[in-house]
Amino acid sequence: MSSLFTPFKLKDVTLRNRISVPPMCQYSAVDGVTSDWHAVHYAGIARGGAGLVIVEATAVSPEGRITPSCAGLWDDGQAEGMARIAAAIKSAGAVPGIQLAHAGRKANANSPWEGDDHIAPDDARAWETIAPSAIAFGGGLPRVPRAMTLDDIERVKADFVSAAIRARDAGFEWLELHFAHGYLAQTFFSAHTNQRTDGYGGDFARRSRFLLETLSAVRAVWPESLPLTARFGVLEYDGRDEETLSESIAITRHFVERGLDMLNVSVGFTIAETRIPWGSAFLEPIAARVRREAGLPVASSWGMDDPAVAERVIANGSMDLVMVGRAHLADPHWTYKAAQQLGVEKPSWVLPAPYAHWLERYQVQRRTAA
Ligand code: FNR
Ligand code: 536
Repeated sequence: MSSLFTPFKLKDVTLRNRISVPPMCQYSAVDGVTSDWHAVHYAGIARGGAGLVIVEATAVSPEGRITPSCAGLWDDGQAEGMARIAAAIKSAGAVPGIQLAHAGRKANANSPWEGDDHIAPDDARAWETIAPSAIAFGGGLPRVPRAMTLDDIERVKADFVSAAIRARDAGFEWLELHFAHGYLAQTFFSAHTNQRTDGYGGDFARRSRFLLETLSAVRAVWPESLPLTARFGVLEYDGRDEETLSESIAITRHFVERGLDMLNVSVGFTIAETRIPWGSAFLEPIAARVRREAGLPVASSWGMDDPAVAERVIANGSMDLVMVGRAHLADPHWTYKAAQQLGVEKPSWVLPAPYAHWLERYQVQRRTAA
């Protein structure tokens, strides 16, 4: 019996298995509006059998986009395309999720295939970036952001709330706040990037404040019956990991008090000089520790695209969901093939009926012929 292919219930939502497709930017929107590409991409991946498909980092304001081609939900005109995507994911038997994001000082960039660096200041497409403090990321992202005023902070929180309402009304059933990867929220929490001397910077409580207030404001409009989750970088691999991890676990306990239902455990990526131990399921022990010490369900990703590894991390209780990203780009039916590899007998546990009906018979036929 496979653990990976047991259903998972969180609030009133049940996933058909423990596999989620994590958010992956497509850099293919125009003015934040998604296109046919997004519909094809998300429907195709959902059809392949994952329990949850989370739509890419979706900006809560124009200045919160990573690139000019990022998806957005700051405008009602963007909600229509998102509603089509949510419905398409659902029609294939997966739960539709979405990640809401503000890129902070990593905004105003060219897409990965156009350089992955900041847009030049004299380019007409460029915009001003904002962050807790006027400290640049460096490398290909050298622009110094403007330190946010208290009005900016209030506005960005309100932008998260408005986008969450649009996501709810568009039919998404799972919301992930992007508090990771060196974007705005992560830079409020990290002392590397937050050197404010007001109520939003300084000690642990003040560096936590933007994240906690954003979470509470979104929780107030996101239905109680639906999961509210966050992706959060719990360490940097910068040699100070014990300290960072214990602060991360402490803030996660506050997230839980404010109604967070699950944490997607990731890396901070707030600084360029790190030693990340890239390798199969390298975050597994970290995710397991957060799960144990913060006392909430966790998901994680990075290098869990071997079905046997994905099965192991669920079976041994390290995490509740595995996120499999790039392997689903290579093969949208990754989940179905993982089920076959793990000997899951009935494709109907994974695939929608118009495929499952035939493939169950095909499986028997091939076995008989062999
Ligand atoms: C990503 N990733 C990512 N993460 C996130 O939180 N929001 C996002 O929008 C994106 N966008 C994105 C785009 C692309 C093209 C890639 C490859 C990655 C990170 C992603 O969710 C995932 O954590 C990583 O890809 C690692 O998992 P895999 O690919 O090793 O299974
Ligand atoms: C993964 N990425 C995460 C993104 C977009 C681009 C790639 C996101 O969270 N929106 C990544 C982050 C940092 C370093 C390497 C890879």
